[in-house]
Amino acid sequence: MSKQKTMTTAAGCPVADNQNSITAGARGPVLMQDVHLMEKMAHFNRERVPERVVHAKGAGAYGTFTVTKDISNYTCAKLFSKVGNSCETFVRFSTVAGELGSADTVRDPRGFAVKFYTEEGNWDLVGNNTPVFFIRDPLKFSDFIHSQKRLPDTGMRDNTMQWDFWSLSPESLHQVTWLFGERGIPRTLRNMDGFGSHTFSLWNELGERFWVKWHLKTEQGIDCMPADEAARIAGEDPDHHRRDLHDAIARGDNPKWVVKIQIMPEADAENYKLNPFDLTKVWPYADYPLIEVGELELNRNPVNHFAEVEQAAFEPGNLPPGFGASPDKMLQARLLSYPDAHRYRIGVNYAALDVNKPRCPVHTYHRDGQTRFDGNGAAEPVYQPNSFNGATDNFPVQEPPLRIKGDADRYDHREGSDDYSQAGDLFRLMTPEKQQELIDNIVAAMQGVPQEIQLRQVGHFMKADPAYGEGVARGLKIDF
Ligand code: HDE
Repeated sequence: MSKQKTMTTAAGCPVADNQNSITAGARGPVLMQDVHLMEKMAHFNRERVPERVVHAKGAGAYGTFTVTKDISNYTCAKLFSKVGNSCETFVRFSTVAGELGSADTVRDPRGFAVKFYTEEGNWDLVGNNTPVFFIRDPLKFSDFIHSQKRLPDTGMRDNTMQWDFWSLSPESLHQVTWLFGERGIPRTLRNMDGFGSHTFSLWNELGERFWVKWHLKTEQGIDCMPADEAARIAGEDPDHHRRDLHDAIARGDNPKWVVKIQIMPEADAENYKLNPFDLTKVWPYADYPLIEVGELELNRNPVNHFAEVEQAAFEPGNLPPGFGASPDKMLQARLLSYPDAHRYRIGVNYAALDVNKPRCPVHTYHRDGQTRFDGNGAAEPVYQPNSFNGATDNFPVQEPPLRIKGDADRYDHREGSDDYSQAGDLFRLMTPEKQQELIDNIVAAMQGVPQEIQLRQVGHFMKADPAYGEGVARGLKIDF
């Protein structure tokens, strides 16, 4: 039997009595000198950090990524330099709109954020379980999220707000069709795919750039939860998905995903039939087939939820050599937004927290700032260049130049965009039963929405596919 640990204060002073406050006499007032009581209350008041403004409810696990195909012709990333290479990873799954304590089994896209601790720095692939998104211009993001969250007067969520925004934003139709189809509620986090969603890039030592889409295909099989079952479980076990992931890993039933890419030569982007940087569009596999490149396995649960899952900080801008971003406007905005969110939520030195700390040497010239736990660079020079052997910018390769053309302007992101074909393609891919399930889910969600908005949205469904629009109109008893 190990020696019983003695409780202490935060300063390490042993505690003799953690049951009774110090009072003046048995019934007297509590004394200010009870510093143990004061410390406990003060820390308790400061336990919450701001929750994520989106993706607040989540579940995380560590894992391993193993390279299964040589793609060193596309990228100089050491991780992909040879088959069999591997690195540790941390994945956080999440819902989008719900708050920290909200239920898991709601209809919502799922965050699928993967941190690869590579030997050349962390690569973060911060995606969702759907290949597209509701909007294509970041200027609309806060408006979109506001419409998904709570009314300003009653503080309640509201279908009218949601459908008003979507019906006024036709670019959302593709993702709305994903969301209200069966994929909108995964049975577990293990039974869904993941996507980087955006177009990213890879580049090699020859200075060649390739556009790339990342896919994570579940090896557990896609399995979804019908709306009625999901509603019941949301009430019975709000942490259903978190519990399933934890228990699966605890019993050694490690979930796996095959990691695949679509590759587009840089020059194709100019003349491809659609804007390859438009986040509301997919690249048809017929044009750019999937190439398997690796396998992700989750195999270790966090030891402390707050320290590891709540403090996990993912950044689309964490791109080691050989990985790159793209002109996708939404990705561009995310490059700034994520580190900004982390600095606000968990402090300027968030990257040094254990769950975020790279598994390779870090030599920045960032100094000081709150909660600087990592030695603050000791006596290393604090400026660069310097004559005292400080770290220097001598890495031999860097991303090739990106050709830019056109004036700086606010271009209409809806001009000339086809918001209907791919939504219609997705509808036509479904079986009649799944089409009816999609329609039923939409009809249920549009109950009570003003008819002007219903009509506007049904008009979009009609343009995607007449059967889609007529099905929803019939369900809403609209004489179309
Ligand atoms: Fe996010 N997003 N996002 N997002 N997002 C955040 O970062 C943002 C978008 C995604 O498990 C925030 O730490 C902007 C697309 C995931 O910790 C914030 C835009 C995709 C997670 C933020 C988008 C995502 C976030 C909230 C429009 C899929 C959780 C707190 C330009 C490709 C990661 C935070 C985790 C979290 C900003 C749109 C996925 C506010 C500005 C598109 C998985 O920074």
